[in-house]
Amino acid sequence: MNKKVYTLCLLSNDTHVLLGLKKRGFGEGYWNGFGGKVEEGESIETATRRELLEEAGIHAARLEKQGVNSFEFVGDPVILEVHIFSVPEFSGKPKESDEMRPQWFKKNDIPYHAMWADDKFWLPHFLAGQRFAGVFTFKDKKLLKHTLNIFDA
Ligand code: 8OG
Repeated sequence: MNKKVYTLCLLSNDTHVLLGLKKRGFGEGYWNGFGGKVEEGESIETATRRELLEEAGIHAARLEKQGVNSFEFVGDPVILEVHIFSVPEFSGKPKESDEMRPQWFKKNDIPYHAMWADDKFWLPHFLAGQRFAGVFTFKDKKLLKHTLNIFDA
Protein backbone atom coordinates (compact mmCIF):
# COMPACT_ATOMS: atom_id res chain seq x y z
CA MET A 1 0.00 0.00 0.00
CA ASN A 2 1.28 3.36 -1.07
CA LYS A 3 0.30 6.49 0.89
CA LYS A 4 0.57 10.20 0.14
CA VAL A 5 0.19 12.66 3.01
CA TYR A 6 -1.64 15.96 2.47
CA THR A 7 -2.68 18.90 4.61
CA LEU A 8 -5.90 20.89 4.60
CA CYS A 9 -6.82 23.86 6.80
CA LEU A 10 -9.88 26.04 7.10
CA LEU A 11 -10.34 29.43 8.73
CA SER A 12 -13.67 30.25 10.31
CA ASN A 13 -15.31 32.65 12.74
CA ASP A 14 -18.72 32.58 14.41
CA THR A 15 -20.59 33.13 11.17
CA HIS A 16 -18.31 32.52 8.18
CA VAL A 17 -15.77 30.09 6.74
CA LEU A 18 -13.00 30.95 4.29
CA LEU A 19 -12.83 28.74 1.19
CA GLY A 20 -10.74 29.05 -1.94
CA LEU A 21 -11.76 28.24 -5.50
CA LYS A 22 -9.13 25.84 -6.85
CA LYS A 23 -7.95 27.34 -10.12
CA ARG A 24 -5.84 24.45 -11.41
CA GLY A 25 -4.78 20.84 -10.81
CA PHE A 26 -6.43 18.21 -8.63
CA GLY A 27 -9.93 19.37 -7.61
CA GLU A 28 -9.95 22.28 -10.09
CA GLY A 29 -13.25 24.19 -10.00
CA TYR A 30 -14.05 23.08 -6.44
CA TRP A 31 -14.23 25.27 -3.35
CA ASN A 32 -11.96 23.91 -0.65
CA GLY A 33 -9.78 24.76 2.30
CA PHE A 34 -6.08 25.42 1.74
CA GLY A 35 -3.43 22.73 1.67
CA GLY A 36 -1.31 20.35 -0.34
CA LYS A 37 1.29 17.64 -0.25
CA VAL A 38 3.69 17.27 2.67
CA GLU A 39 7.20 17.41 1.26
CA GLU A 40 9.97 15.02 2.21
CA GLY A 41 11.55 15.92 5.55
CA GLU A 42 8.77 18.41 6.33
CA SER A 43 6.46 18.08 9.34
CA ILE A 44 2.71 18.02 8.75
CA GLU A 45 2.25 21.30 10.67
CA THR A 46 5.03 23.05 8.76
CA ALA A 47 3.47 21.95 5.48
CA THR A 48 0.05 23.20 6.66
CA ARG A 49 1.49 26.67 7.40
CA ARG A 50 3.48 26.77 4.16
CA GLU A 51 0.48 25.87 2.00
CA LEU A 52 -1.80 28.40 3.73
CA LEU A 53 0.76 31.14 3.15
CA GLU A 54 1.43 30.15 -0.49
CA GLU A 55 -2.21 29.73 -1.44
CA ALA A 56 -3.97 32.47 0.57
CA GLY A 57 -1.29 34.81 1.98
CA ILE A 58 -2.28 34.00 5.57
CA HIS A 59 0.15 33.31 8.43
CA ALA A 60 -1.15 30.70 10.88
CA ALA A 61 -0.25 31.71 14.44
CA ARG A 62 -1.88 28.58 15.84
CA LEU A 63 -3.16 25.35 14.32
CA GLU A 64 -5.50 22.84 15.85
CA LYS A 65 -5.69 19.32 14.47
CA GLN A 66 -9.30 18.28 13.99
CA GLY A 67 -9.38 15.32 11.71
CA VAL A 68 -7.82 12.85 9.32
CA ASN A 69 -9.55 11.65 6.18
CA SER A 70 -8.28 8.87 3.94
CA PHE A 71 -9.26 8.69 0.31
CA GLU A 72 -9.04 5.71 -1.97
CA PHE A 73 -9.79 5.80 -5.66
CA VAL A 74 -10.98 2.62 -7.38
CA GLY A 75 -8.16 1.22 -9.52
CA ASP A 76 -5.48 3.33 -7.82
CA PRO A 77 -3.29 1.70 -5.14
CA VAL A 78 -2.34 5.09 -3.67
CA ILE A 79 -4.20 6.19 -0.53
CA LEU A 80 -4.39 9.94 0.14
CA GLU A 81 -4.21 10.75 3.85
CA VAL A 82 -5.40 14.31 4.49
CA HIS A 83 -4.69 15.94 7.88
CA ILE A 84 -7.23 18.65 8.63
CA PHE A 85 -6.64 21.68 10.87
CA SER A 86 -8.55 24.68 12.07
CA VAL A 87 -6.64 27.94 12.43
CA PRO A 88 -7.83 29.64 15.64
CA GLU A 89 -5.26 32.46 15.35
CA PHE A 90 -3.89 33.94 12.16
CA SER A 91 -2.65 37.16 10.61
CA GLY A 92 -2.93 38.62 7.14
CA LYS A 93 -5.77 39.20 4.71
CA PRO A 94 -6.82 36.47 2.27
CA LYS A 95 -5.12 37.13 -1.05
CA GLU A 96 -5.69 35.44 -4.40
CA SER A 97 -2.83 33.21 -5.58
CA ASP A 98 -2.09 31.31 -8.81
CA GLU A 99 -3.83 28.31 -7.26
CA MET A 100 -6.74 29.66 -5.19
CA ARG A 101 -9.30 32.46 -5.14
CA PRO A 102 -10.34 32.95 -1.48
CA GLN A 103 -13.82 33.98 -0.45
CA TRP A 104 -15.73 34.05 2.87
CA PHE A 105 -18.97 32.04 2.91
CA LYS A 106 -21.75 32.10 5.48
CA LYS A 107 -21.66 28.87 7.47
CA ASN A 108 -25.28 28.24 6.50
CA ASP A 109 -24.57 28.87 2.81
CA ILE A 110 -21.64 26.59 2.01
CA PRO A 111 -21.43 25.66 -1.72
CA TYR A 112 -21.44 21.88 -1.21
CA HIS A 113 -22.64 21.39 -4.80
CA ALA A 114 -19.25 22.72 -5.97
CA MET A 115 -17.06 20.87 -3.47
CA TRP A 116 -15.63 17.37 -3.13
CA ALA A 117 -18.54 14.99 -2.43
CA ASP A 118 -17.16 13.97 0.99
CA ASP A 119 -17.11 17.50 2.40
CA LYS A 120 -20.81 17.65 3.28
CA PHE A 121 -20.28 14.71 5.66
CA TRP A 122 -17.34 15.97 7.70
CA LEU A 123 -17.32 19.77 7.33
CA PRO A 124 -20.36 20.37 9.59
CA HIS A 125 -18.57 18.43 12.35
CA PHE A 126 -15.38 20.37 11.71
CA LEU A 127 -17.25 23.68 12.02
CA ALA A 128 -18.89 22.45 15.24
CA GLY A 129 -15.39 21.96 16.69
CA GLN A 130 -15.59 18.18 16.73
CA ARG A 131 -12.76 15.77 15.92
CA PHE A 132 -13.24 13.10 13.31
CA ALA A 133 -11.68 10.41 11.14
CA GLY A 134 -13.13 9.30 7.82
CA VAL A 135 -12.44 6.83 5.05
CA PHE A 136 -13.91 7.67 1.64
CA THR A 137 -13.91 5.56 -1.53
CA PHE A 138 -14.24 7.36 -4.85
CA LYS A 139 -14.59 6.26 -8.43
CA ASP A 140 -13.26 9.31 -10.23
CA LYS A 141 -15.27 12.17 -8.66
CA LYS A 142 -18.16 10.00 -7.48
CA LEU A 143 -18.25 9.00 -3.82
CA LEU A 144 -19.11 5.28 -3.60
CA LYS A 145 -18.96 4.66 0.15
CA HIS A 146 -17.64 6.09 3.36
CA THR A 147 -17.24 5.68 7.09
CA LEU A 148 -16.92 8.62 9.47
CA ASN A 149 -16.15 8.50 13.17
CA ILE A 150 -16.83 11.54 15.33
CA PHE A 151 -14.95 11.89 18.61
CA ASP A 152 -16.90 14.08 20.98
CA ALA A 153 -14.84 16.10 23.42
O1 8OG B 1 -1.39 19.99 -3.84
P1 8OG B 1 -2.84 19.83 -4.15
O2 8OG B 1 -3.56 21.16 -4.25
O3 8OG B 1 -3.13 18.91 -5.30
O4 8OG B 1 -3.49 19.14 -2.86
C1 8OG B 1 -4.81 18.66 -2.85
C2 8OG B 1 -5.58 19.36 -1.75
O5 8OG B 1 -6.92 18.89 -1.76
C3 8OG B 1 -5.06 19.07 -0.35
O6 8OG B 1 -5.29 20.19 0.48
C4 8OG B 1 -5.92 17.90 0.11
C5 8OG B 1 -7.23 18.27 -0.51
N1 8OG B 1 -8.17 17.20 -0.75
C6 8OG B 1 -7.97 16.00 -1.39
N2 8OG B 1 -9.15 15.31 -1.44
C7 8OG B 1 -10.09 16.09 -0.85
C8 8OG B 1 -11.46 15.94 -0.59
O7 8OG B 1 -12.08 14.93 -0.95
N3 8OG B 1 -12.08 16.95 0.08
C9 8OG B 1 -11.41 18.06 0.45
N4 8OG B 1 -12.09 19.02 1.08
N5 8OG B 1 -10.11 18.23 0.23
C10 8OG B 1 -9.47 17.26 -0.41
O8 8OG B 1 -6.87 15.65 -1.83
